Amino acid sequence: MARVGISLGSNLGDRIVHLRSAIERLSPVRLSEHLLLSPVFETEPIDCPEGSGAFYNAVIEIETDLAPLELLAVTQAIERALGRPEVRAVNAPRTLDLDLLYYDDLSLEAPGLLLPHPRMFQRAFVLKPLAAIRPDLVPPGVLESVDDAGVNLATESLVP
Ligand code: PH2
Ligand code: MG
Ligand code: MG
Repeated sequence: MARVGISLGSNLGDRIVHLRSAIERLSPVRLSEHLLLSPVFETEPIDCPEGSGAFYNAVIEIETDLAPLELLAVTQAIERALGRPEVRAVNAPRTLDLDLLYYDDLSLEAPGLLLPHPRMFQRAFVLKPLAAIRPDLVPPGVLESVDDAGVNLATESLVP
C-alpha cells in the first residue's frame, strides 16, 4: 500500500463543489481510513491565460494499492467526469485539475507522469496546502522539506 499526495485545483464554476466532488470520487481507490486533507486556499492563477479566474487549491494524502499509472487513469477520469475537455489550451480555466505529487518514495518517469511532481516545490499553491498536512515531507531528489521550501513564499488566502 502506498501513500500518495494529490493536489486539487479548480478555477471554473463552483470551485468548492468540484473539490469536494473530487475527494468523494477518490474514495473507492482509498484502501484505508488514512486521509490527510489540507485547508482550501484561494490562489492567483500562475502561468495561465489572461483573464483566468482565481483558483481554489488543496492537497490530500491517501493510501491506495493502485499502481501510479492506474491512479493517473482514475484521476483523469474524474477530471473528465467533472466536465474537463480532452482537448484544451495550456492552463485554460478548468473545473478540476488533479495532479499526482508523490507516491511513497518512488521516482518515476513514465509517459504522462513524472514522480515526484517536478514543479511542486516551485508552486506556492501546492506547497502551502501541503505544508499543512506534510510539513516534514522530503520527496526523493529534493534537498529540503516542504516546510523549509514554503516558508519564504507569499502567503495566500485561506478559504473559510
Ligand atoms: N495550476 C496550473 C497553472 N497555474 N495556478 C494556481 N493558482 N493554481 C493551480 O492549481 C494552477 C495554477 C497548472 O495545472
Ligand atoms: Mg496542475
Ligand atoms: Mg494536471
